[in-house]
Order: sequence, then structure tokens, then C-alpha cells
Amino acid sequence: KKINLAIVGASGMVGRTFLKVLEEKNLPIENFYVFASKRSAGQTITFKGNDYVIEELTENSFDRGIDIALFSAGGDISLKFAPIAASKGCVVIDNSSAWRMDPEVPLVVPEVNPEDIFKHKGIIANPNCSTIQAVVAIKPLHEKYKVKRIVYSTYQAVSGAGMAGWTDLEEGIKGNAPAKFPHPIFNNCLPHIDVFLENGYTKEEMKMIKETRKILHDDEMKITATAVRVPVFNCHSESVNLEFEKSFELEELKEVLKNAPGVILQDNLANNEYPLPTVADDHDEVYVGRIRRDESVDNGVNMWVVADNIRKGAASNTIQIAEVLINAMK
Ligand code: 2RA
Repeated sequence: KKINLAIVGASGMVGRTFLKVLEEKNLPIENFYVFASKRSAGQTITFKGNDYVIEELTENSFDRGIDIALFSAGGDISLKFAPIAASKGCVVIDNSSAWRMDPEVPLVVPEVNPEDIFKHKGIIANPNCSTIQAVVAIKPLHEKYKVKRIVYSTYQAVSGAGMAGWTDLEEGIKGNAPAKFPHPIFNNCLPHIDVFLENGYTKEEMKMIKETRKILHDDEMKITATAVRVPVFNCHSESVNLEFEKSFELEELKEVLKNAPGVILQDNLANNEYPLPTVADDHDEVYVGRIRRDESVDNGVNMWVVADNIRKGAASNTIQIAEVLINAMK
């Protein structure tokens, strides 16, 4: 069955990556529409050899029988337009945080909780990039050893803050002041991603905590997080510490990860082999390494998890969800 597909927010970093990833794939697209703000409307983009004029997003944009719409246009746009699109029979896969914690909206990583996709009522939420890569690595271990507690420490690329973040690093290298970040990001680490909340955590840290619990369907799971912006252009790196209910053999645990969907194991210390942003860049897999027992608890493990936050963390995960929907439409 061929589908009518729309992109909402085509001019942003994720929107442009939607186009790039869709070019790599062969989804059965009948009609293709590209929407953005008034500012970007009128520009032409080329997709699969055809030119498309970016249209301004309006309340009538979804009156033309669009089957699936990929959103990456910020929370305000999603709050307003995702329900409109859904009311017209379009399934929205939204990258903003607007709908992620809504109980009526599935929050999905296809390798982790694909069964949640078909619980949608018109809107499916794509998790935060730092959550996606973590749960791809955690899920297979959770299934076998039952995760009791997680300690996240993240080292997040500037691309997570879009082109503004990228520019701050480029300009920072030249000694120019940042426009997006609260302090210079070059030669620095900022323990401040998104805004600070009453409890002293940032929104980014609370997203990782709440989204992990929702995706793994375990509201009691003990989780804490520290999210840090580092001077890396693209790809998020994360130290993930897990404590399990059950005991494990380290070699067996590594084998579980080696065979896990969406995971590439890179863990050979003799060869200085471990996940790197420069290797994960422009790929869709989640790279896992530095796997070692946490001797400070009974059943604990440390691992290092790296992925492309714009691809697997946003655009590719969204398109993977769309592929599951399309395959079910046949
Ligand atoms: C960041 N994960 O890295 C957040 C939003 N993309 O800034």
C-alpha cells in the first residue's frame, strides 16, 4: 500500500535528517508534503530527485489525506497541530517533548517497546535522544536480569541544541561568545541542558528518568541522571550504571548485548576499542562498550553507550516507527 507522508519542521536539523534518512530508504510514498513555518515557506527542497516547495503549516494542511506526519517543529507546534492532524486520520510521530508523558500517547523505541506503537490514538511520541540510546542498551539486560536502579551520566553533543548549539561550538573555537549556551562550550563542560527545575535537576535529566520508566513500563525503577553538554559536534555519549535484581556472568551479559537489536558491541581493551562519537556519527546503531562489573554493589555493571543523537536519537527512530506502521497497513 502506498502512503501519503508529510514532514512538519523540514528546515531544522532533525527535519533535514528526516529527508536524508528517507532518501536512504525505500518507503512506499505516494504523495510527499513538506511543511514549515512562514519563515521557511516557499523554499524548495529536493527529495528522491523531485523538487518540493515547503508549505506554510496551517490548520488545513492535513485536509488532503495524509497517512503519516513526522513532526520536528517544537513543542508549541506539536501541541497545536498534532491533534488537528490526528483528527483528520493522520498518524503523527512527534519528536517534541509535548506529548511524551501523555498516558494516551505511546512513547516508542522500536527495538524496545514496539508493542506500544499500536496503542496510539493518532499521536506517537519519539523519546528524547539521550533516552533512546540508553534504553536500546538497557532493555535486553532488563529482560534477563531485571534492572533495579540506573545511574545516568551523559556527555551530550552540541547538535542536541540544533544549529544554534553547533554554531556556539564553531564560534567558541574562534574565541567568540556563545549565543545559545549560558557559558562558552569550547574547552568547557556545562552541567545544564534545558532548564533547571524545583528539585535541582534539569528538564533533560528528568526526561531521562521519566521516559525510561514509561518505555520500560516500570514506574518504580530507581533512576538518577546528570546530563552534561560537552564540546562534541554530534553524537551523545553516556555512562550507564545498572544494578540488577538477579546475578549475572560478565561474559554472558556481553553476549546478551552483542545479540541485542540495534546494538553494536565495541569492547576490546587490548585494541583500545570502545564506542566513539566519531565512529557512531551518521549511523543508526547504538554502540556499547567498557562493560565491567560494578564491584560496589551485588549485581551491578557499568557501560559506555554512544549513538548519533540526530539519527537514532530523533530522525531514524521516528522513521523506524513509521516503517512499522506502514508494514502493518499492507
Ligand atoms: C539536547 N536532548 O541534547 C536534548 C534535546 N535534543 O539538547
